[in-house]
Amino acid sequence: MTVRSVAAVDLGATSGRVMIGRIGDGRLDLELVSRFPNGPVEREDGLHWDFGALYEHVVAGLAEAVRREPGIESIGIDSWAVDYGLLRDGDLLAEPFHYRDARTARGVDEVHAIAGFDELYRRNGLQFLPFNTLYQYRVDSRLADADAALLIPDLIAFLLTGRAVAEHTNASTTGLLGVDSGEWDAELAERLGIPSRILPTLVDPGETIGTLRADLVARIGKDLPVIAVGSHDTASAVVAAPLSTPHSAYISCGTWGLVGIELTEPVLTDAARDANFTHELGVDRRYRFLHNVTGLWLLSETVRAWEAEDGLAIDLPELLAAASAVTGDVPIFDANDSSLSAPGDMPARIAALLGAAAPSTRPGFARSIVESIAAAFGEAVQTASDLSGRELDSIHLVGGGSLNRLLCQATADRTGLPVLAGPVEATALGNVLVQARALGAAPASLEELRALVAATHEPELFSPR
Ligand code: LRH
Repeated sequence: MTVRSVAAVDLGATSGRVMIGRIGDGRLDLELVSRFPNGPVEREDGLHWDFGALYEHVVAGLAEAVRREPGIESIGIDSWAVDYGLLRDGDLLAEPFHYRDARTARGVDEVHAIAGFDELYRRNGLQFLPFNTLYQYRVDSRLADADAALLIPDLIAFLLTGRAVAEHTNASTTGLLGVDSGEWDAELAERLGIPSRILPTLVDPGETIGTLRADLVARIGKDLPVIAVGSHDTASAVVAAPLSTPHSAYISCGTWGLVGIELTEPVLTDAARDANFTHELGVDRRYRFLHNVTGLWLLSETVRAWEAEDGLAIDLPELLAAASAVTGDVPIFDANDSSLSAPGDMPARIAALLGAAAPSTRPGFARSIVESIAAAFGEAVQTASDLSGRELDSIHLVGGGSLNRLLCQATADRTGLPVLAGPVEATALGNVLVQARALGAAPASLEELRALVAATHEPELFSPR
């Protein structure tokens, strides 16, 4: 067997990257080609993504990847969920909105007046998040002019190939995909005033979306197929979470902490609905039965505010080391409190939740944040177990949060379960694995793919104390 290579585009809410993935001869590894910042940008009409800049970074990164590794055979794209661009005759109508934009509140009220949350949950199995795409569509006045709506990875794939499709795992985050059928719920869409013509043909991870447009072949340096992967970043991360038994939970931790288990059948109970547990589609039509916990967003926004106050950069590892050294109990707040979701003065908002108990030092404050995230993780792991009736004996914590040792240990301590941390780049690895499988360069089952991850990326164990 020889080593084969693919390019993975992985766009997160705070940064994006293009990577080369190499697989074969017992090897699975990544080479970082480019990393670029991402985040909300304030425009006259609200919070957006600087999509033009992102797209340019993606194309430049792919060109550099091909220059470094001419043997690259395909491209896969994943990103955060729910956000979209509208097309008319192939042109993007406007810059995509950011899911943290406040306009979605009106969408929630209007949608729920037509179809209540109970009915929505029966149909789409999704937890309530105020930015689920259906709420965004409802208040998007440009919808009437559009002939297609594409989620971010599908939009990039369209710009690269000219083919407009909706990849299944990410489509499941719109709220317009039937949880049982896996097909668009056109009836629900029309009832909500969302024209079903904008919902593109669905494709599964592993299908080829198309090949690069001629002008891009020239720019990127090679004629390459774009292969659909688990284009929802969390779906890709769960592919590469080295779960070895159904009794392992996962936490995909970056801006968000996505806490749950993998199921083959949905748990559409009233209790699951009331606990706000979601059924997002996974690769190979598994269900990602999970709950969104506000993750490192709390820490990164806090650090951002302190840096603005000081006019100086803060060294995060240094801050976390100081936070680890804090002795005694720190107060806990509800990491999922809705007051913490918009960008802004995070320390003030957290202090408002903590009241008089708020730690007065920065290390103490950072420790409170980490412990509060871990407490919310612990609660979600317990709820996943209760709702599914499955006993859990370990937690795989993957993504950027796996580098935060304080968080890994606190999660182990608060759950009483061993935490296996890593891989840090689970999302990009999942992206690479699904492409490689489509190319015949990786084994067929998710279990075998995960065994390969486990063999090549040994996790670090945090035992509960
Ligand atoms: C994580 C994520 C998460 C979604 C949120 C919008 O990056 O995709 O799964 O809920 O962003």
